[in-house]
Amino acid sequence: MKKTLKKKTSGNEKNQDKVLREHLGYLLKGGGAHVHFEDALMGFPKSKQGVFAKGLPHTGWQLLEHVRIAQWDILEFSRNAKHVSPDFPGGYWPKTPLPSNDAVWEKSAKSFLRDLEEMIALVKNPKADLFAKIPHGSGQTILREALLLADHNAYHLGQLVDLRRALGAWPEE
Ligand code: NI
Repeated sequence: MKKTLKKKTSGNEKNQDKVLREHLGYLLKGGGAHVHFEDALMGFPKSKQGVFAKGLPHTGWQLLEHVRIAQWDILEFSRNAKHVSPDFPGGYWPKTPLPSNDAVWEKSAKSFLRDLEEMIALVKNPKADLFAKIPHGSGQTILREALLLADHNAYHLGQLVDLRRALGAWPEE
């Protein structure tokens, strides 16, 4: 009898763990409440990638590089004890508001989307303890890093969409 009860509890916990991981994956992908990052990056006109819109602080290139670097930092911090973070804040932004050539936007966007998939794979991996303190951190957990990343990405995704609207480069439906 006792054994059965114990089994039931652990089965329930296992299910909760699975549900939490699925919800985190969904949140990181962009949830269901707004456009996904991929939509905002694709079709960003080449001629406007380094252009400021009136009243807005960043170009598309600055926003893309910023989210790519920050996400890479969060991902590597979460899984790699040897990771060294860039200098804050300068290391989290590109050197220039303008991409240096035609190919870098595409490269940066692909790298961003790949790292996002990696983070989703990490939180969905049942072997990665979401609640354990990251050994090389100062109290952070993978859960906290995943939530931080989703929050940071969503904030800058909103800026990117506003920027595209202000530049007349957002496909209105
Ligand atoms: Ni930021």
